[in-house]
Amino acid sequence: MDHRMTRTTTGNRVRALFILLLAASCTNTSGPDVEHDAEEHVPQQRSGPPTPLFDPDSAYAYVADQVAFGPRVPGSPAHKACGDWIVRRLRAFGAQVTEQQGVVTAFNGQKVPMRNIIASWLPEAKQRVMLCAHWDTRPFADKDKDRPNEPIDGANDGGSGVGVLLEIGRHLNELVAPVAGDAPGIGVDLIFFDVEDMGEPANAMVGERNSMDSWCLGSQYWSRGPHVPGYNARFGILLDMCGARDAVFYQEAISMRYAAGIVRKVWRTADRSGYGDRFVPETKYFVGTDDHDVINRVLRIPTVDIIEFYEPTGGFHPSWHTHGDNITIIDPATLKAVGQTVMEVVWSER
Ligand code: AHN
Ligand code: ZN
Repeated sequence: MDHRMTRTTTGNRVRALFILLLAASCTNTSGPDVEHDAEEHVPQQRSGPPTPLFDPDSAYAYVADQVAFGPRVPGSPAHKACGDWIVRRLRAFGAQVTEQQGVVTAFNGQKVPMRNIIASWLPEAKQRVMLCAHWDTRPFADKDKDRPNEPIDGANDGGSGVGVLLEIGRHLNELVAPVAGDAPGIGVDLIFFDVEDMGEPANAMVGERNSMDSWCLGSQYWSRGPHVPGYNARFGILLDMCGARDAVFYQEAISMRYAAGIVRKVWRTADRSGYGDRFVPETKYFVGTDDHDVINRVLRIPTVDIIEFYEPTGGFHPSWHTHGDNITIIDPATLKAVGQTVMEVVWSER
C-alpha cells in the first residue's frame, strides 16, 4: 500500500536537481533569448518553501486504486471501502480528518446516504485555501447506448480530481511545517464531496434550475452547514474531469462569473509553470452546474472549476457518463499539468 513512501528519496533527488537547474538558468543572463525564456517558464521568485514536485505516477496510481474498488455509488460496499481508504490516506499525510454524514434525497425521491470527507492542515489558521473534488461516481451510464443502467468506473469523472488532491495532500505537511523566524503559514482544506453525480438525466428541461439542483448534493449540504460554523477561505479550487489524455482547460463561465480574479491567477500560474498549452485564457460556457456553483452562491468563497473542455463535442469529453470513462483514458501528463499548477498556486500563498 505504502510503496509511495519509498519515492520520497527519489523525489528529493529530483527536486535537488530541479533547484540546481533553476539556479543555473537564473544566473545565465548572457543572452536576451535565455533571459526571456526563463521569464516565461520559471515561476516567480518568492519567499517560503519551494513548491515540491507533483508526482504524476503517484497521482495516476491513486486514480487506479479508486477504480479498483469498483464504481463508488453512494450506499454501495465499494463506496464505503473507497471512502475509508481516502480517510486512511489523509490521516497518513498528517491531516485532521472530519466527516459529514447525512441523508439526501435524489431527483427520483430515493433517500441516499451521504459522506463528505474534509482533511485539514493547520486547522486553527484563519487564513485558508480550499481544494475540492467529488469522490462518488454516477450510478448509471445514461449517455451510453450499451448497458445504460449499469454504473460507470468514473476514472475521470470522480477519480481524477481525487487522485490529484491525494497527491497534493501527500506534500501538505511540507507546506505547513513551521520554519524558524517565519510567520504562521496558511491552512489548507481538501474537501471530498459525496453525491455530486446523481443528477437528473438530461431531458427537455436541461439547463433549467430545478434539474440543476439535483446535482452536487454533498456540496449543497456542506455549503449550507460547513464542518466549521462560519467557515471561510481566501478562495477555492474544484477539480472535476481533469485527467483525460490531451485535456485542455478553458476558463469555465460559472467560475468567471463569481471568481474571475482567481481564474486569472490560476491560468497565469499555469502559464508560468510551463502549462500554457493546457490552460487557455478564454471563457467557455459549457458546465450546467458543478460543486463550485453552490459554494460561490451560498458561502461566497470565490471558487473556480478546473474541468476539461473538449473542442469536438463543444462540452465534456465523449466518455462522459459512459463506460468509456475508465482508466484507459487517464494520462499522468494531464494530472501533472493540473496538479503542479494547483500546488504552485497554493505554495505561492503567504
Ligand atoms: C452538468 O453540467 C449537467 N453537470 C456537470 C456536473 C458534473 C457531472 N460533473 C461531473 N459530472
Ligand atoms: Zn458526472
